[in-house]
Amino acid sequence: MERNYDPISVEKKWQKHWEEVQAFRAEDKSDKPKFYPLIEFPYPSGAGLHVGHPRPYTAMDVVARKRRLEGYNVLFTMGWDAFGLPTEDYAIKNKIHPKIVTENNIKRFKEQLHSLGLSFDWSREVDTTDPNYYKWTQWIVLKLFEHGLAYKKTMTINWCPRCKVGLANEEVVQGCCERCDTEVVQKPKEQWMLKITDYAEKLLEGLDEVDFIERVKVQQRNWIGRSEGAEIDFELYSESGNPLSELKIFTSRPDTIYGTTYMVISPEHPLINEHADEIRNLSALEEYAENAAKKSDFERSEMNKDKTGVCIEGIYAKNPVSGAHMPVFVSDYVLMSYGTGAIMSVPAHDERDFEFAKKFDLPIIRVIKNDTPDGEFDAGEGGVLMNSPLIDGLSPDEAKRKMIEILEERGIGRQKVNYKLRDWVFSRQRYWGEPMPLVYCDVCGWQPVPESELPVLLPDVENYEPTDNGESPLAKMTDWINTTCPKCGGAARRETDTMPQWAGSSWYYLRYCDPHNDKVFADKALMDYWLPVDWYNGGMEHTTLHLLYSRFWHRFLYDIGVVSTKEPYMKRTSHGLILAPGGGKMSKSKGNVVSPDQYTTTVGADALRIFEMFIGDFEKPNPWNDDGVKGAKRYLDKVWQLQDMIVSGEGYLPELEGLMHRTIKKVSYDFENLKFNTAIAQLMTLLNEIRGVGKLTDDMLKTYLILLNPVAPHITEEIWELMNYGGEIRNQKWPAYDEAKTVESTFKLAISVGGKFKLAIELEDGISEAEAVERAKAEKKVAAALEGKEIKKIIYVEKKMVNFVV
Ligand code: ANZ
Ligand code: ZN
Repeated sequence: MERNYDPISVEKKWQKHWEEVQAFRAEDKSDKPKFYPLIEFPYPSGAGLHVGHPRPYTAMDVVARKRRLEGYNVLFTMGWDAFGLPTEDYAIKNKIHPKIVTENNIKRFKEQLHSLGLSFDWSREVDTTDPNYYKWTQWIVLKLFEHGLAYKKTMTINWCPRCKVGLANEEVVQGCCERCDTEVVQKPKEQWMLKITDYAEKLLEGLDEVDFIERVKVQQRNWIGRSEGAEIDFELYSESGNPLSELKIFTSRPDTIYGTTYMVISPEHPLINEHADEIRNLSALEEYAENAAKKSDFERSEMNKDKTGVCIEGIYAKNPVSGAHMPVFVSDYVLMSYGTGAIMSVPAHDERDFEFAKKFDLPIIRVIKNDTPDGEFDAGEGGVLMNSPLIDGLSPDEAKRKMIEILEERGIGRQKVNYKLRDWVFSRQRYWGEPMPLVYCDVCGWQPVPESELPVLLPDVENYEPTDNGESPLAKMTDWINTTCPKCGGAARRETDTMPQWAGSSWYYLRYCDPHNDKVFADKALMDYWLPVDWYNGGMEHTTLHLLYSRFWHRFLYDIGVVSTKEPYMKRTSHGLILAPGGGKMSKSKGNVVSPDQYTTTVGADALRIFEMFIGDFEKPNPWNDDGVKGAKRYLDKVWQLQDMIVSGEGYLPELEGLMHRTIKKVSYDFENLKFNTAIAQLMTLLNEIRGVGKLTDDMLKTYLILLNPVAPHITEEIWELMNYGGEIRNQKWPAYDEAKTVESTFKLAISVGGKFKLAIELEDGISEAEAVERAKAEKKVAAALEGKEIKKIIYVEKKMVNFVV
């Protein structure tokens, strides 16, 4: 061996070289098939990378490098999702412009990524805070506005009193702010909204066209929450029997209508005001509504075990099918934001209604006959209808269809589909985000800024603190705010809200196709060439946020003819988190964050990459462990030593030929199927076998190095050069295997003792007689039969049987 393995100098050398020759540049014109892998670009925080980041990055880098070796034109790149609150908070605390904070953070992240040897095409780097980028984010929002998909609305929003910011439902976890864990309160606020609900059906349908892992599809489907049922018009009457108005309800179970024993409306329901004159206990209802307003939807639904409510005195409702009269309640378990904000209560077959009826001593009428004993709750999913004259004897499914027919015929109800999905709150009253490209004119209302005036630049302000009433710091900048109306030329005011963090990341994969274009957000022909993204790996925590949002934007851009595919991502996979050593989430507050730097500067990036991929099942969380990285380094030391074991000869040594072919096959498959750990295990097995034999040919070493190259790119490149194999390993061809040679051939050996058959065992072809006999003797049954006896003779028929004569 010419010299010892020094990972640090080897890695520096190759990283510098790759940068100089732009080794991983994606070609916009190519005869090669294209491959577009994508990883979620990071938010460049002040803390730098932790060892969790390289896991998905290395995984997709492995696939990208393998595909290049297989002859693909690969677009693999990186960027920065750099707007956001942590940067702004840091800027406020340290009185540094968020732009400077962002620049510094990006610089740090970039150095760290470089030191990991990831094969990005850095010429395509994007930064969401760059005006040349957010110009197009604003452009897309203008298009959404033009198509009626952006609107302003006063609504109660989830408000984090600590961050002073409104939160999307997706950002509220167990009733608390996802970021700071402060309890979220409800606050009325004018907000820009994006009508993602218009796309609920398309987003559902699109899932059938893509190859996403099942748990991602399930989560998105549940989040969209399609529910088929009926809207039914009940009738409200005053106490004296005067008809008042309709009470529309949504139910997913119109088949249970005969089991309705009372009605519930949400405490915010407008009918309360409408019929204030008839209602005798108005103040009790108002008080109840006030208390309900303090609770989040989550507390009111998911956490609401002890049901509360107030009966509305002075009105009653009539069942339009059975004619029964029923009381009407308000209760906070009915949400104004779902369906019609009112329900028919069927306590026999709806658990929430059951709890409520028990508490308020209301009648419970079963309408589905099955094995559940009387008095016990029954979800009413099996069995047949009873106590329901028009639909008795039908199954719930048949009864649903029949009841909807009846309702529609009589004009008292209709089939209806509801979605859990809510519109997307698309504004923040904060500084460090894209300005909304809209102005308000007293005469013309909200007007889009003309495209020619984009980008609307984020102006410099003196301080970035949001105002206490929750307005953006931009609201203090009168010079910037005052402008003219693009429609009538009169005085107008700029929107001071900025976009939420999810804006820039909703389309970055499009910009990667053509990152420097200043005419359009990306050239159509280039997008047609590169899209869709072939494989997108990212965190499960983004399933109902970024992944859904970007699918929505993409589908909208498809509908207006800007992109040619309905879906942005063909395949979606997800990695498990790297946990802190010993388990538990890595977090700054717990002080257990492990930085990759301590490895890239000691044992090297290749060892780190090996361990990141070897740590365990890629899709499961795995705790970090220092010794593992050291073990990876020892493995690479042994790979280095292969240089000393070369013997002359072509092809693979016969005794290792099968294993070589099996290894090529397994590694090729595993790298494409998230089984990075077992691919590496196979490479380790092959290494041990080679060391056992004590020698290998150049062809074997070449194959070994190419297979290992995607995971450990530096050391394999270096050995390739030291061995004078010619060119660079990154330009070689991925090895092929011969299927016939991968078959591990074995034979069955029948074992008898004293002529009596004991058992048959499976042995590998080519095993020697001596070894076969030893293996036979080692079998428990055989050993027991031979116990205390003297072996007189051994009859061995090759590949067939052995008989111990005793
Ligand atoms: C009668 C009934 C009988 C119901 C039964 C369920 C079971 P999904 O499937 O999630 O769409 N509901 C309707 N609007 C509501 C609101 N604003 N707040 C709280 N609950 C509401 O749920 C639909 C069911 O949730 C509806 O069907 C209604 O209760 C309730 F055996 O009506 B059901
Ligand atoms: Zn105007």
